[in-house]
Amino acid sequence: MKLTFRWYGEKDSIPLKYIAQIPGMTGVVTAVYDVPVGKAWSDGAIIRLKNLCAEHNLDMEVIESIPVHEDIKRGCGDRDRYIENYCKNVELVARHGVKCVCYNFMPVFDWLRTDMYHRNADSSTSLSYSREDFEKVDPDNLHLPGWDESYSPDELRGLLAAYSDITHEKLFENFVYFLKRVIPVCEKVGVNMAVHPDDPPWDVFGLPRIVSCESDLDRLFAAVPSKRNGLTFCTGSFGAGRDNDLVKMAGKYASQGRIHFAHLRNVRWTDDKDSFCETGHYSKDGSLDMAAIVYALVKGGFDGYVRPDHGRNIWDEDGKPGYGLYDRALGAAYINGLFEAAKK
Ligand code: DNO
Repeated sequence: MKLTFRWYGEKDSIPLKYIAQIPGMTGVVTAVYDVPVGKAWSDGAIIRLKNLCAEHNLDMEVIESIPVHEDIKRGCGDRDRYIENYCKNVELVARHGVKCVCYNFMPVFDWLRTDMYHRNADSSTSLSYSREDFEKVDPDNLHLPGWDESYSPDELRGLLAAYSDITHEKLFENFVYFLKRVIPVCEKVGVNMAVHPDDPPWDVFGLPRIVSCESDLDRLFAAVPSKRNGLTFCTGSFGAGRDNDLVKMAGKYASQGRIHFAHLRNVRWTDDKDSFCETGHYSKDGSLDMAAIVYALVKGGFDGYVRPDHGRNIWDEDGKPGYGLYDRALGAAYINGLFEAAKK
């Protein structure tokens, strides 16, 4: 595996120097953040990022994300033009050595939480999701932690309405339409597409979600069989779904050569319904058996990119929720240990 670390570009408060000092670190996972979704990126932006990484001996082989425009997900209006731009971006990043693109196909929202600063017993903070709090959210006056800066309540209302006729089936058709155009480009330029699972893995606000569980993945890979059509195996996202057997899924999709990227983190189920809280990476801290998952990945022949995922804010760090330095660095050290042990 190749250990990587998410870096939000030059605006990230975490210097590349610190990332490079984490044991076993090979590269960063990043993106161009200042171009609107659907537009083509420039050579200059990618070269700049790559050169900054190279100054610290860090590779830049994974992009997270090239976001998918809502018109593509809804299968309307300008989708062909946006898909064309998407393909251009894949070709562009491939020219600069990128091997894997992480993206998602979730309508409107990417991840969703009800608290970005849940206070844990040890006074660290982490992201959490409470079914009870979620049920109190008024869809007509949406204020969501982490999303208020991206959309106004009016825009959100409009977007939700625009999805009112998009069923799971329709979304799936639109997904396949997209992949059937993008994957041939990936084959030509040697890039793996790694879809990120729905987070959390169930429908929200009536919006369909179709990358939540094993049967979703089977259907997706059957529809577009190229191995370039693969997965970001995000343990925290799949793991919030109590019915997902992560050890089985890790082994199955690793041995099928579908896992190109793994986000490794733990969650603790906090009630008997859907609620969960993000924890440190260690198995004992949460509900997932991280050692068994890593062992299944290794046994299945997984040799892709890995990154520690959301950490807590610890040691008084005031980091971007989920993306501070300290707890993710601890996570990285733990992940190194799990892989070393699993391999030996
Ligand atoms: C959350 C991330 C996701 C991921 C996207 C990929 O912390 O894992 O936002 O980057 O779903 O498009």
